[in-house]
Amino acid sequence: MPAQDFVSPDQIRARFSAAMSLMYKQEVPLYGTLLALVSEVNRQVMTQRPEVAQALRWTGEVERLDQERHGAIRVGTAAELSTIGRLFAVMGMQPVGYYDLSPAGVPVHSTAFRPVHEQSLHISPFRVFTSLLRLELIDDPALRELARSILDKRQIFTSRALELIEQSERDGGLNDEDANEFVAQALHTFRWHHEATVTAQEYQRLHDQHRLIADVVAFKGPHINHLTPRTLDIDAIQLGMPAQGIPPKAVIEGPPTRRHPILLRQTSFKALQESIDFRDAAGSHTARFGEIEQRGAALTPKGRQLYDQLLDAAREALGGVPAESNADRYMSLLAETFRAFPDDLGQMREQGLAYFRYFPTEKGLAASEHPASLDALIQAGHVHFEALVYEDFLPVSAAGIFQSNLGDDGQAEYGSNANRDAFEDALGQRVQDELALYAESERRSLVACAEALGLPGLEAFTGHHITH
Ligand code: OOG
Ligand code: NI
Repeated sequence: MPAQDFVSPDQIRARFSAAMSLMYKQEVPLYGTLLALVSEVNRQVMTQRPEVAQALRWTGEVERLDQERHGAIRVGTAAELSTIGRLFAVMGMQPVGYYDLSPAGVPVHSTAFRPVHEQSLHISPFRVFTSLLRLELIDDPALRELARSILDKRQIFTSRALELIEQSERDGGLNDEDANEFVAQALHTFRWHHEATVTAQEYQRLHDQHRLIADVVAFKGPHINHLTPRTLDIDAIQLGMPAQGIPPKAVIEGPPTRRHPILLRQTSFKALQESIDFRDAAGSHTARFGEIEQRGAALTPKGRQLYDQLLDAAREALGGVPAESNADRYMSLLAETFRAFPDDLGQMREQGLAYFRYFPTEKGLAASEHPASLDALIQAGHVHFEALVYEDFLPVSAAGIFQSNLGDDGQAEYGSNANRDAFEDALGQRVQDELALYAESERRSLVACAEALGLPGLEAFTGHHITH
């Protein structure tokens, strides 16, 4: 088949993301309520804060905002993880970053499958936080064996999905009809199943060890457990949720409210109980929940270090894990601590705290002569810059989301068990370094800017945090 007949992976991902959203709306009606709230708040922000709307127009985020979603799944075996990696590759999603959740008492490690190029992100920014259960962290050998034997028996992919993955790998793509069939087949892997693969008693044993273990092991597949829209004002959402009958978790994860948001802020609401048919009896399980996020600037290693340091300081000052009882105090400690992080794009740029995108202005394009440095070009109004949006996740926040949805019933202790090599072995490929991706994206924007202005190598006189 000639390559021109192939649907681009970006288009397959856009179709898949839309199909997933439709499926989740049917499975979890509250998700539809949440989408309506998010789109109303986003509309308000766009009209009430023209500077925010303007920035989103510069970066093109305004065009992707409405469809922007991330989901999350948890798989049980190395074979499942590596095939999921191949399935996502058909839709142009690569594993980016390594997250160890074991210090937070969650026996998984994770990556985010997502598009990596800004043009692909612009077409469809769909991403999936994907966790692998770590049976080796279960200390009860009999239970570990039970879990392993149950997982070894299941097949989470339809045979047609597997065929189409192979076909795409062999031929280098899928045509329109095959792409549509692939989307429909792939969707089955993420569906909710009311029937469990285990007896009620087996479920209880798995659950008693850790609720997450039951969630991964007892079902036919890795049901999507949330699908998260992106808001421009998470504080407004957090305030507006109770009126819609959606009680949010006590604190918003991530950095505090800022004029110029950084990284990622997230809130969620608890899963509803779902009735389950165990092999021998009826019962229930809570699996799915809702989450909302607000995205801000991607930080350089220096900025990220400052973020981590300030977050630690706020948590230390709180003297415990943020929860219902100390939520107000935590939010005010956070705001206080983060005063040390400049809330001004110019300062963030000068101090090398964030990544940026650069654009030639009309004035710059019309000018016959340009100043010689990037700073001077900016000063002269020939070049405009905006923060590069953070496309990834945060381990401390992810742990908070996991915990608030797993319930408060006793936190497990797993210590710190980061093992990126073992994760990559299971995945069958290396995970990409998100910082390198941001640096490349920034560099591409500088090169394009230099080209548009007819300047030789604008990248040569940029900041210290540009890597080549
Ligand atoms: C994933 C939780 C992490 C996020 O947005 O940080 C996450 C899960 O519960 O499987 O989705
Ligand atoms: Ni999430």
